Amino acid sequence: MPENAAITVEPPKQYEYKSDVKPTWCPGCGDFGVLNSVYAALRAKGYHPKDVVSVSGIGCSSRLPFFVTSYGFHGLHGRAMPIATGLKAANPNLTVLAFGGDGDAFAIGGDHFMHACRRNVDITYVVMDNATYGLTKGQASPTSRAGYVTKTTPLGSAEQPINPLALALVCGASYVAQGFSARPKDLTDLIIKGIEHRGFSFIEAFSPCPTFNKVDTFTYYKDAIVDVPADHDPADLGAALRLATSTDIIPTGLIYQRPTPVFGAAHRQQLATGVQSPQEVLGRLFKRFS
Ligand SMILES: Cc1ncc(C[n+]2csc(CCOP(=O)(O)OP(=O)(O)O)c2C)c(N)n1
Ligand code: SF4
Repeated sequence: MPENAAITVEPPKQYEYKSDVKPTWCPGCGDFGVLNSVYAALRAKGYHPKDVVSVSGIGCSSRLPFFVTSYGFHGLHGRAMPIATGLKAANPNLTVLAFGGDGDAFAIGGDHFMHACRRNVDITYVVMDNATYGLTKGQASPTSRAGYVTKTTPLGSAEQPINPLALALVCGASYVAQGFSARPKDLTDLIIKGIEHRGFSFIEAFSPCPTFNKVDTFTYYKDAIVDVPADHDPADLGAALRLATSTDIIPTGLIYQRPTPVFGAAHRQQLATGVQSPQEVLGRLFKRFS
């Protein structure tokens, strides 16, 4: 190389996470905003797409993995958590992202959600909450407000909605945040922080369904949500619960975060101490039947 030749430094590789599959969501669906925040979060982290897996259940929102260039698993209704847990346990080097709707997460998938929270599996779960079952044409979901009128609840839903933030907190989730699809920058930041958090990260994202839900609309959320108060301490579980259950405000931002040993760490420690090696356990089992 001539002495005075310019040295060119290759810029770090930027990956494109937008896949060739075009979203089939209705025009104006809140899920578009969430998808854009997912792209932005992945671009910010710069992961190679081969190191990322996007997992989902069934629903309009659960189609999201089709639109992301990464490994993907479009699973069964309500079963995003077991699949994501298995993937992370089998290959802890993967960045595992899970997506779905409020029906997928809190109705049929409610029990799996609880156990993902308490196990502290190192996955990031973004729930696109439109307070309805969009894919099956707008029935009431576990987060629909009382009085929600649909074809199957013509007199209005007689049930009270669950509180996803409070549910996650009491089940032991170590990262709990709430965002809004029409606030993409804030939502992106919450997803990035969730990915960086070691353990289970739950992000409740308001994502209106303009086709079926005429009450929990973009306008409603724009007027109703407020930023988490500046003096809120996200390490304080009591304060997080008070915020989550407040009847005065609908907070968006980081509600709770605490460092907690991740799923798998305790098992690996057991194996390392030799107390519970798989060979010993199997050996004892086989002896019983010999
Ligand atoms: C085992 C099973 N039960 C029921 C259904 C029907 N089903 C498909 S999607 C869905 C609910 C979708 O609502 P949600 O998860 O909130 O997602 P959205 O479509 O609103 O994004 C239901 C009940 C199914 N596919 N599989
Ligand atoms: S039905 Fe609702 S949730 Fe489904 S794509 Fe259309 S607007 Fe989105």
